[in-house]
Amino acid sequence: MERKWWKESVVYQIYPRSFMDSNGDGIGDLRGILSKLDYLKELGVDVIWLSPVYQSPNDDNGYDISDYQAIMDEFGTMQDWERLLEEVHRREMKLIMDLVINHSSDEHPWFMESRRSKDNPYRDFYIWRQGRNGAEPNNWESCFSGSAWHFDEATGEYYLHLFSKKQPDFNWENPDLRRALYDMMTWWLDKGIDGFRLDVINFISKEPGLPDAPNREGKKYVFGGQYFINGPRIHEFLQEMHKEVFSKYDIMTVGEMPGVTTEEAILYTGEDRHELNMVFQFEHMDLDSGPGGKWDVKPWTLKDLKTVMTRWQKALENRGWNSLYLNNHDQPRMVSRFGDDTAYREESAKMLATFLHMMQGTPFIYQGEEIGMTNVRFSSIEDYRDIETLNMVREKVMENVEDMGKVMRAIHMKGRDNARTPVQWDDTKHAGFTTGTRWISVNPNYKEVNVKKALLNPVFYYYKKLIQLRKQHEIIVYGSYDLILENHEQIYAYTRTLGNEKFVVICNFFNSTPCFELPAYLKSYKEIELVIANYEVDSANEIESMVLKPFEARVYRLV
Ligand code: TEU
Ligand code: CA
Repeated sequence: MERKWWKESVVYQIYPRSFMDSNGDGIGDLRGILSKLDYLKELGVDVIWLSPVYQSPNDDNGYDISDYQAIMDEFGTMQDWERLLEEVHRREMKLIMDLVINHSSDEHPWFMESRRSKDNPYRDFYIWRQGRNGAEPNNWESCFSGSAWHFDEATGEYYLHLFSKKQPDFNWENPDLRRALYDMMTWWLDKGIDGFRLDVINFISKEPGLPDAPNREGKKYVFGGQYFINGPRIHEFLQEMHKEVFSKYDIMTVGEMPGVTTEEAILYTGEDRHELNMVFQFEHMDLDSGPGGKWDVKPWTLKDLKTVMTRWQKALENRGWNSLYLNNHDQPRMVSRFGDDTAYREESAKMLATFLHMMQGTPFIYQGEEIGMTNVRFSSIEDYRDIETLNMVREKVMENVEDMGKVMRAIHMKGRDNARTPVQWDDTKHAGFTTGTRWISVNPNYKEVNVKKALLNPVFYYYKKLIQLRKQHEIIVYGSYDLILENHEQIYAYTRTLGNEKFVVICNFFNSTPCFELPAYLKSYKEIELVIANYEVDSANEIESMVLKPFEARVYRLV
């Protein structure tokens, strides 16, 4: 397996709007990030992934770009950005940018031109179709509720938008569009960035003809994923992108891929494929979604988590590369979702971090995860900001859904704003995020949960130690993964093996005190060492049989 810097790195994701505000307008910005670089260096992360900072009307908080080569006014200037890159590099960290090239904003000049006339040179940069019987061209549903088509009066046609109507999809069949995007990507790489996170990049190739999706339940609109997820020309486009752009630089690329399978991921990340370095898969993020999708919440099970994570670890071993994440700006906070955000918040935050960081792949830490930030439970829908949530609520209200309490509970558990409340730096007003009026309310628990407190308490330093261990032990990066105790209902345990060395990773996922029994075939070790634990451990070399504390995590090195 080839050694690569991006395999040995830990990435920290910043959602700039909520990270740190430097000028008191209540919105995070680039200078705010600059003021926290030493904090990130102290944590020990190698790469910073910036969620979009390009010019945008912020219909989807920057994932709707109106100028790919300018900085969003609220975030600062291009000079601020260049200073940030310089300061990141001076601290021997790297910076990757979030690239949204499945769609642009409807305020991008290309779309403004495209909608002016059917014979406009930019018309085919986007996907326009005639209506059908006075309605949309097909029955696809948008990821943000409603139809995936919007009728445009000027030319009497519909345009496709898999997300909001202010996010028209690009027509990747058009080589001029692809060329224009590759030129823009090259422009950013020539400024010295170290790679890209590519937004819903496996949606860019659509099935010709854009056929209706099967609609057995006779719904008004249905998700048409089978006609644009991992579409017919996706590998051709990514190999062209690699040849035209990526191949010229020593960079890291990670593709966000809802609906990607392990088989597809081997094609996307195989070193001989010349496409991407790694992907964000979503199978572990859908374990608590019922048949009705994300808002149809159901309990996740440890058995399913073991099945999914083990499948991804084994499928990509020596054939591709995994990203490792439990949080990002679209997902609820892991300590509320998979741990305990009350009595055992710190212990479960550290247990989940151990579970993730000891696996094979590149770990991603999302802002606030390193201090155990939790979901928020705003009582009023007025406090929510995310277009995905607000569109869903509007749709439920229009459908006269009675039980709005159930809708609010689903938002509390799965809403994206859970990840978008301001980072809680300290216990002063607005948690030290801003001196102004924040764009979204701060989680009321900020006096308890904040960086200042965490710098006194171990969550931050536990993450710091996990990151250091990845540097000290090759086995954590390159060792092979094997699940053990696969049928245990409370303990997730696995080994990593490299040569004659083994790590045994033991995680109790519940508020319980199960007994861990080391499998017989692992007892033939000569030396044992406790590598990390989230509780004080009295008998450091006792691994054969032990009673675990609630959410206890331990990692042993056996030789
Ligand atoms: O998200 C893609 C995506 O699939 C989201 O719909 C995500 O799965 C969902 O929000 C989970 O609730 C990317 C970006 O990460 C997201 O922030 C953007 O809203 C979306 O694309 C459109 O750019
Ligand atoms: Ca600001």
